[in-house]
Amino acid sequence: MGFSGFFFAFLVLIFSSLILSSYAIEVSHDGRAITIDGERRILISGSIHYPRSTVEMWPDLIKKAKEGGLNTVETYVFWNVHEPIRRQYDFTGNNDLIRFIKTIQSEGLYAVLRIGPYVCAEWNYGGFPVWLHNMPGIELRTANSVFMNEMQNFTTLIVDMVKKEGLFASQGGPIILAQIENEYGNVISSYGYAGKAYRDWCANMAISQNIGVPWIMCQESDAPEPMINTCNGWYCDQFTPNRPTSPKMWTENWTGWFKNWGGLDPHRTAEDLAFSVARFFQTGGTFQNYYMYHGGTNFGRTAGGPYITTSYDYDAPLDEYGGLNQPKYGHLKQLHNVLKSMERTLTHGNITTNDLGNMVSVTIYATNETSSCFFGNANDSSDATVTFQGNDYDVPAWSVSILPDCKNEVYNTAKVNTQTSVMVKKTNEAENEPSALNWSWRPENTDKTIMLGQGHVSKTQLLDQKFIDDASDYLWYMTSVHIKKDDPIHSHNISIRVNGTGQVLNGQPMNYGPQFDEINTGIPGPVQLIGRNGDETIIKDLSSHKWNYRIHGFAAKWQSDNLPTNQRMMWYKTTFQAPLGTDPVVVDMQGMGKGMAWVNGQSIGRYWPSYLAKEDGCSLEACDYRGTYDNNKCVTNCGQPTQRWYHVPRSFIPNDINTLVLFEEFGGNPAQVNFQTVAPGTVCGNAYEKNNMELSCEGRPISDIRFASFGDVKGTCGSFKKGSCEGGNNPIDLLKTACLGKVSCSIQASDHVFGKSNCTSGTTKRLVVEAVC
Ligand SMILES: *[C@@H]1O[C@H](CO)[C@@H](O)[C@H](O)[C@H]1NC(C)=O
Ligand SMILES: *[C@@H]1O[C@H](CO)[C@@H](O)[C@H](O)[C@H]1NC(C)=O
Ligand SMILES: *[C@@H]1O[C@H](CO)[C@@H](O)[C@H](O)[C@H]1NC(C)=O
Ligand SMILES: *[C@@H]1O[C@H](CO)[C@@H](O)[C@H](O)[C@H]1NC(C)=O
Ligand SMILES: *[C@@H]1O[C@H](CO)[C@@H](O)[C@H](O)[C@H]1NC(C)=O
Ligand SMILES: *[C@@H]1O[C@H](CO)[C@@H](O)[C@H](O)[C@H]1NC(C)=O
Ligand SMILES: *[C@@H]1O[C@H](CO)[C@@H](O)[C@H](O)[C@H]1NC(C)=O
Ligand SMILES: *[C@@H]1O[C@H](CO)[C@@H](O)[C@H](O)[C@H]1NC(C)=O
Ligand SMILES: CC(=O)N[C@H]1CO[C@H](CO)[C@@H](O)[C@@H]1O
Repeated sequence: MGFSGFFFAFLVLIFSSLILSSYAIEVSHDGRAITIDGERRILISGSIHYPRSTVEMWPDLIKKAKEGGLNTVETYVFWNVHEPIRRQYDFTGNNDLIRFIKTIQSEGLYAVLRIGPYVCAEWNYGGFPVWLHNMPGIELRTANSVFMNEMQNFTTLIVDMVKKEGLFASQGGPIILAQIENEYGNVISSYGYAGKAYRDWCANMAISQNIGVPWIMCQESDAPEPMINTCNGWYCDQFTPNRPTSPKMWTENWTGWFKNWGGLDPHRTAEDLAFSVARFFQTGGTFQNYYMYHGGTNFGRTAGGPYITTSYDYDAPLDEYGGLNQPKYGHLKQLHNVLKSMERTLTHGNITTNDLGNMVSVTIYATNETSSCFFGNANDSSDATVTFQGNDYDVPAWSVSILPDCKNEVYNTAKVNTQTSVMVKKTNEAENEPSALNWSWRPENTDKTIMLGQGHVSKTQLLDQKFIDDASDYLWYMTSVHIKKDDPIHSHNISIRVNGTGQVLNGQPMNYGPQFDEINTGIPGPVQLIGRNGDETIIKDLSSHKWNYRIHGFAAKWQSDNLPTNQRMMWYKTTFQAPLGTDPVVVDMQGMGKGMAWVNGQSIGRYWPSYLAKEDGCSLEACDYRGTYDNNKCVTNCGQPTQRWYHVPRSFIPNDINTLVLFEEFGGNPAQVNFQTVAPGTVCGNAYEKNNMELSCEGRPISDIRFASFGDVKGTCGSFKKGSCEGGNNPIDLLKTACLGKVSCSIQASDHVFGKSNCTSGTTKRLVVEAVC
């Protein structure tokens, strides 16, 4: 843990900024932890990306993050939303980075600023503005002076803005860490020597920004001093930083997974996620960040490609709309509170781990004052009994028990004592709103300009769509061919072959992989005329013809009669009233094909309900949390529209009368399109013996109790069954008395409340309730 020369210089630097501001917070690190004002800290962080929600949602999201036990919020910085046109900046509305950081600050949380500015993030072009792609001589993410100059220019702009507002901890602000580049170690080998030079340049450029807090580089095992390399993944317990002076940090613990068009809904169980976190802290970790804590929505054209859906829910602890994803949220909250209560021991204690075999281990953190214990069982099928200092502890398969005093188990990752909330969609409850919306329509104007082949740009080649523009998914490629009478093809039966139209998501560039930025969007070609005459085939390649390019637009008048359905390239418009109340609003797109949707002029993203998720892969049985997770495990939604509902933030619909406009590409029928709200429908409580069971309908009264039993209950939320034994008192009556008509209630899972049970001794008893909101 010795200080290197540079490290010493770094501390001096922080010291000098200390003199400038009396509020300065000193952030540094040793091999054990990030230190804040000299104290080693346990940092529990969560990713919330500001453009994936709205300014109006931020305070509530961050408040819930704090209540969920986080002390840090992390975000990327999205270059292409801030500099959509070179040197023209946008920091307004949902792009107001400074306001977002100040919202974090006002809740008293720390912030981690991952500037990138390459961010991946399933974001359009990985966060790179498309104009960058078109700069002469540029090569992205490598030692290329054109690129490095632009990257430095943007990074400096962000750092200067943040400094001006005094938001780095060294200035008294909330930002304790910053990141340069992103997961470059995953792709560096394909850039050869230039990749290494670029990585080192990134580090030096970052250091030269003088921000007074440490920089991190995630997934970069050769991160140069003093950059801290950090881990991203489903599990990071096996991770070791690349030098002993760096703490063990996990910048992306994937709470779930993103969704693809045509793909299934991934779910990561609360038990497995809690297990991965507890393992990380059992094995010496001190900083961990949930990716994502709130996933949110890919509004407009921000979804990366190919095939990332508009919803970026991620099965995160806060759902797409900002509601609690229970039991994940509550189960992790309890874990965070336990871990934070052990902060001093975890950051100062001597760590001793005893391997008991069969993947079972006991870890003791000991300081002179206290000892804290983790009992880990990484065996995916066999439960264990750990005997420790004369007592027996039951540690289920694939779980970790935490004993802050090495005596009393206060938490086990597999024992969920939090309610499950089943969210439901309710139809628009607005007053006087008839069930069906009235639609007007107009066709995409394909006649005059388009059919005459007039474009904005001409080139004698097939262009990458990024070359033209990044303001629309749609681009007309137009050319004309004159076939003279004496042309051999003239007498042939002519057809056109277009290579590349299979990629229907033109306009949704990739965001990940080596040289991902060079993969074309649009029609890559070749485009050929094929002339057939009997056995004779003549091919005329049109790829290097003169092509005219035009971004789509429309001019036709709106009409109300004879609503066309199932027609390509059709615009639809309707007005609607905002649903009453404050519950999140979604629009149900059932019946539509594929296209884009706007509410009061703001794009709510791409829709594609006609793309069904594949038929198989879903299991009827409850997901087994045991065993290594990946995103193909615990999937749902087989055979259903990949994404049927689309988030309409409340702030998009402030008016009495609001407008919805759809551009339908494939053909659809808007008759069934309607607005709904999202709220808990049923909630299922679960509490192991001696714990309190808390039930809440998040602001609504509990209206009925469908099931209740204290014993060895079977089944899952929605299909509970009594076990072989239970307590003597009538549990339904007890629950009704405690909960009906209330917005929340609490009851203890004990023999005292539910009456002595006829369970054999040794039975694990739990109180299980299903309530209706
Ligand atoms: C970015 O480049 C512009 C010129 O294109 C220059 O005026 C500006 O000062 C640069 N900004 C920074 C922070 O280097
Ligand atoms: C898990 O436990 C079972 C039963 O004791 C044992 O057969 C198996 O090898 C263990 N698995 C691992 C990965 O240790
Ligand atoms: C921790 O380890 C150090 C070095 O081995 C030892 O001197 C110290 O006594 C230990 N402290 C405790 C509480 O075990
Ligand atoms: C802990 O106890 C050991 C042995 O008694 C002692 O040498 C050491 O200084 C103590 N450490 C602290 C931090 O009090
Ligand atoms: C739709 O049009 C009909 C006939 O003009 C009208 O009665 C109805 O109120 C309209 N519905 C809405 C939602 O505007
Ligand atoms: C021209 O080609 C089309 C499509 O292959 C075929 O259906 C048609 O019969 C052909 N006509 C002649 C005259 O060969
Ligand atoms: C058609 O496109 C695919 C994928 O872009 C490419 O691999 C293939 O070589 C192309 N075919 C021709 C004939 O160029
Ligand atoms: C416990 O009591 C319940 C209800 O009285 C009964 O159905 C069940 O069979 C009993 N179980 C045992 C193990 O005695
Ligand atoms: C560091 C780490 O845990 N990486 C894992 C991330 O997730 C992928 C996909 O499951 C694994 O292959 C990596 O090992």
